[in-house]
Amino acid sequence: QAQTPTQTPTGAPTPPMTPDIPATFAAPTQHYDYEKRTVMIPMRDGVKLHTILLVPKGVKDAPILLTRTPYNAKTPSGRFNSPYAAAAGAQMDEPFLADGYIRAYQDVRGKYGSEGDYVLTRPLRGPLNDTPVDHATDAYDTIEWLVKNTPETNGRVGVIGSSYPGFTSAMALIDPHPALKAAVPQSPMIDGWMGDDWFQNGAFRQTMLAWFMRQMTEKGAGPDLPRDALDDYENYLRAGNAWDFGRRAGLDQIPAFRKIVEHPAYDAFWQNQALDKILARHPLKVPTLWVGSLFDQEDIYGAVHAYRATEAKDAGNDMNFLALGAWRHSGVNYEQRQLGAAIKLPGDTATEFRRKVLKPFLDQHLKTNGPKADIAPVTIFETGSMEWRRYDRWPLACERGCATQMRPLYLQPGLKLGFEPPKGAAYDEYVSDPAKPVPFVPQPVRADDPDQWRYWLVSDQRHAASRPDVLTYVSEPLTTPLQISGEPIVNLFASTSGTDSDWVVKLIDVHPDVVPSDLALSGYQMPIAMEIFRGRYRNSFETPSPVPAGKVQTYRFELPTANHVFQPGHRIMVQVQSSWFPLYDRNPQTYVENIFFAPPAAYRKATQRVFHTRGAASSIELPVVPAN
Ligand code: PG9
Repeated sequence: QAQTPTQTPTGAPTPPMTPDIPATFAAPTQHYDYEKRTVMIPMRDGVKLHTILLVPKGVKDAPILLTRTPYNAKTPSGRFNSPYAAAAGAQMDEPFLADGYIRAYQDVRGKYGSEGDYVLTRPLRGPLNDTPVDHATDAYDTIEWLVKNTPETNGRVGVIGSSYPGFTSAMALIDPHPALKAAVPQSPMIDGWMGDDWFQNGAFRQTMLAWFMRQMTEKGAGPDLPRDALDDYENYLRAGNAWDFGRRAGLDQIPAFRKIVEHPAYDAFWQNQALDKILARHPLKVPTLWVGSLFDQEDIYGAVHAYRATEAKDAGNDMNFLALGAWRHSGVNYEQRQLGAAIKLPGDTATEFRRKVLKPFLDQHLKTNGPKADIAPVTIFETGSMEWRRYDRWPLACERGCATQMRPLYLQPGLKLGFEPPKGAAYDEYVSDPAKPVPFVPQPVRADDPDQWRYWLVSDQRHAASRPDVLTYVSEPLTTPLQISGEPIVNLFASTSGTDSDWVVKLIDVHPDVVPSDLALSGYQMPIAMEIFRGRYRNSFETPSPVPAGKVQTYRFELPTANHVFQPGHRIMVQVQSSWFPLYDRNPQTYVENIFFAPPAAYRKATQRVFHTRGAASSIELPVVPAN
């Protein structure tokens, strides 16, 4: 017997075969405390950029906070499908949306909902970009449109974002729109060759190829890299060189990969994109808070170097600010209570930072008559003592221009470390075998384990210390605290039996044999600052040259910024090795023109010698300052 349908209040009965996906679906939002506006904002070349605004209902005279992203504007503007603005925005947006800020998220040109061509970290108009548009003009045109077409705004705009969006935030500072009143580039990609994302001192960070796959094989989100083995150590080793690894996944079709491969040295392609150097040539017009992470596994270079490059222009020390937390990459925007097993923070220091520093900074500059914020020129977390510190400048000790000079910590015979110049045996040696490179984390190297990647910069280095191809120097236990505040400088005197070579140097805090209050830290070798240097660039980053086999060479390079107290009872350790795999592509140890194409026969074992003798006294110059 046929059922008589009950009529719904919406009208006539719905025939059974009515398609169940309506042509349009409009969510009822009358009860929402905000309005979500989706707009296509025209740029000067006619291209329209997809932009989503969260506008709290009833606001007037409201500041706008803008993020320009290649990662889909829909994600941060729809964290929860919620009637509450504070829940709809990204985690970091909560206090801003709750306080009546208008939040704008925009897809950069060519990605997700935006029109136009995507060019990886599109360079500024000039020698590398012959179009009329770049991220500086796109930010300008967007701000122009926003202040003219958002009736609720007070006409004051801030830019914010981390990593790639940190880069777009920094780009907005070049010939900025007059309505741009504050910028917060977080972990910004500033120089892709020197230390952010692609290379570090010329060594190619090949694990970033997974990002190429996800980002540049499709306009939206691309797939993961195809993998044979679960362990990426195996996958990269089997492929040989980084070009062949990329090609196997089809990445040779991606122009950005070809451009990188075609420019392995620090030539005009990289120099003309180095944003710290570009910003140094422009006037400082917009109050800027550079935010970085002390344990940033992707962009550890950008914030500190951009701050450094622009600081000289800040005559009143009230325009250019630096903040560094003990966080992972982009950790500032999430909860950060603990980094791996090693660092237990005194609470959620990222949320605390957003509440006590970030919000007051933006309120001051973006609100109408915003209250003056009590923010130090430099806010930095101190590891070892686990305290936030406020300083007028950064670094506190350096090679030139600081009140405090660097103090060399020498490698000593017997695998010791000490502040006295060394006496005795001249060198230590190991054999570096490209067939068995030193892993950067204990195997398996798993791309499907985000925490392995996020926290590897604080991972226990005992797995490396025990290898025969890693030299491990260690001090006596300290009797008083030793504080370093700045960038340690490596001064390595070393030879190789090959004609090219990588040098990885790690500064490590060795915890006491037993830490009764936290057994997991017993004997833990906690990295404080680590870096790689590709030997062919020892005389010039632009023009590489073969290393003369068996001849002592000087390798001088900075480690990333550290603000750390080595506590009494702890020991200082320095490790030296010649591979860091598969994070960095292997140096074949035989000089070839372009390591991306190194043939199998070029990969040869080499005997590496590290010297600690008069005239060749290897050291790490430490930015030692009196302990707080
Ligand atoms: N580190 C990522 C990135 C920045 C810039 C270019 C390419 C990648 C990121 O997290 O956005």
